Amino acid sequence: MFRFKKYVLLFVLAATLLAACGGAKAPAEEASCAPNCKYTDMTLCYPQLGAESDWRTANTASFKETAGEYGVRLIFSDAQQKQENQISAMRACIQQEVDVIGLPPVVEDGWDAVLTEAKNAGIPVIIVDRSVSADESLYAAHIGSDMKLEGERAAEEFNKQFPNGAKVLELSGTTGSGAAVGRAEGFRAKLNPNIEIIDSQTGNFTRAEALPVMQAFLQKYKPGVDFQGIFIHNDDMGIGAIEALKAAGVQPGDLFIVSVDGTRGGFQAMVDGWFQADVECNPLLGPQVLEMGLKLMNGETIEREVLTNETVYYPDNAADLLPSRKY
Ligand code: GZL
Repeated sequence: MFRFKKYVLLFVLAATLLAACGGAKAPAEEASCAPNCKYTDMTLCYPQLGAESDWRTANTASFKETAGEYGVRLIFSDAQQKQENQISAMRACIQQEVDVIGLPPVVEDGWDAVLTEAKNAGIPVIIVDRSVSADESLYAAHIGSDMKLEGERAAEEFNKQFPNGAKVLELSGTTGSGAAVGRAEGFRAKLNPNIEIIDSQTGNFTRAEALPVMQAFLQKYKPGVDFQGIFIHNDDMGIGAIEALKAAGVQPGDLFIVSVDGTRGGFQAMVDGWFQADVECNPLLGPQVLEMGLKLMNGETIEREVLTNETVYYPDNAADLLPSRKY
């Protein structure tokens, strides 16, 4: 009996050592063409989260156009803002033994299992745009905006506009998404204490869902009296909110509205006097992600965290800039 126990102990020890030093993992992440892989050798999986906004449409176009230009085989899917669809698409890509997965996660949580499956299959994952809460060891890198900074920038606009204080509403993005979480956190961290957020509701980053939310706000709060401003987490929800504001007789400029993204729709809302600032959030990440993917295929090291440089746009030059906007 003692001998049996000894062998069991040895087996467990060996298995533990193997797992700890990655023995349980698949072959190294370098592709077979390393170190001379070219873009035409790459199969990139991009399980896009949806088509909920102009920002997302531009993000999709960036990947499709770049892949087409570089000769990369792109496996694209649209998850219609459902995490389970993104996970299924990732698993299909793992089965197809793609070279790289770019994941634009709809929400922060719930990715550990599928990221572990990709890692064990030796397929590097680049987290694109929004962040994930999974351990960093489960993915190769993240590239996207500093969402907290975007929220802080929005707060600074309200602080400048209302030195003596104000009451504001918040129309937030998809619940649990890195974009909404970060923007809300940054907004609250930087907002002056004499500016009160009297209510916050999600519009899920879409025009259609923002409209009824704004209508409900207007049933509860008198514009200009109960609130003086609105922080809106993306331009699409802003455009939905404007429809409700117009129907309620609100005029451009009656309220101080700050949005995020900097899409053509947001620029037009600034030209029309509805938005007083639009915090940039750049969706055109295709070239950078493909470059990072090629480096991973060739076994090169890449930056683990790549944050896009962004700014704030204002109405004073929105009309001049609008024609040249890429999204
Ligand atoms: C932000 C991105 C957000 C945009 C929205 O990086 O994830 O999702 O702000 C989009 O327009 O729907």
